[in-house]
Amino acid sequence: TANDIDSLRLQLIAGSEKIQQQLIPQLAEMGNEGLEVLKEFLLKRRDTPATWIDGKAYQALYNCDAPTAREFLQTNFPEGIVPLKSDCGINYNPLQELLARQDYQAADRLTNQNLCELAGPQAAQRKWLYFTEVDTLPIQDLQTINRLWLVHSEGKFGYSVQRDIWLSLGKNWDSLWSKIGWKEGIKWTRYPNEFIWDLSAPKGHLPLSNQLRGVRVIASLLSHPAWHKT
Ligand code: UYC
Repeated sequence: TANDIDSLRLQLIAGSEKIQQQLIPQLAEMGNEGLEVLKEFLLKRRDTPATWIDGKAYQALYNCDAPTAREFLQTNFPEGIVPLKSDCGINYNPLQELLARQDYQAADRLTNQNLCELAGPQAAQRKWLYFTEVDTLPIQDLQTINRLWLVHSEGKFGYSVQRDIWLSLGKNWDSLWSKIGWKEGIKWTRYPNEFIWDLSAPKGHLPLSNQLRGVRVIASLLSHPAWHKT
């Protein structure tokens, strides 16, 4: 009823993240009135940087069947809710769309491709990075990519998440691999089928960095100034 919707609306506006996380999918399933609440919520919060709660509301509208929801997003957030800033003229809209759809596997492939493009035509052709190229990657672009992952994964995925875990483990690689589900005992997780491509994965599981050529690339990536706290 209208009363229930209004009560949910108030809880959504005032509630904790935990409450908001539960209410968003609930509202998305209540038909037009529920969707209207989610639209209003997103518009109200558009002047502050997007959090994963905004990401959740955005995804609920993006992935629901009502054509009016897609039209609303197209009109008000044509490029999503994370500013797609790039110092290199890279268009991050394809990445934002894959993440909005929660197609984390395709998003992971595109992320690695985008990093190679950022490093220049040689890396883009090679399809993998030299660790010496990682230091030259622009802060702006890395932050855009990272925010897209954070906002569209309930804060679970992203390089900054991996970095925080890595630092908390005293920069021990083996501890990191097991913590983020990249290795179990002495057994590496096999690409792609043994990785978990949804939010049931451990924190920091994605995006992937292939360790076939050693840890220097990810060591440089997780040490990049893009993640230094201001
Ligand atoms: N792969 O095992 N990986 C590939 C990971 C390793 C290997 C791609 C991550 C260990 C081979 C991605 C882990 C290893 C290929 C990842 C992992 C290994 C390949 C696709 C856990 C053997 C075929 C992109 C750390 C013991 C390609 C790309 C090739 C691919 C990711 C083997 C994203 C996180 C040490 C043989 N693995 N990779 O880079 O280059 O090709 O031959 O990390």
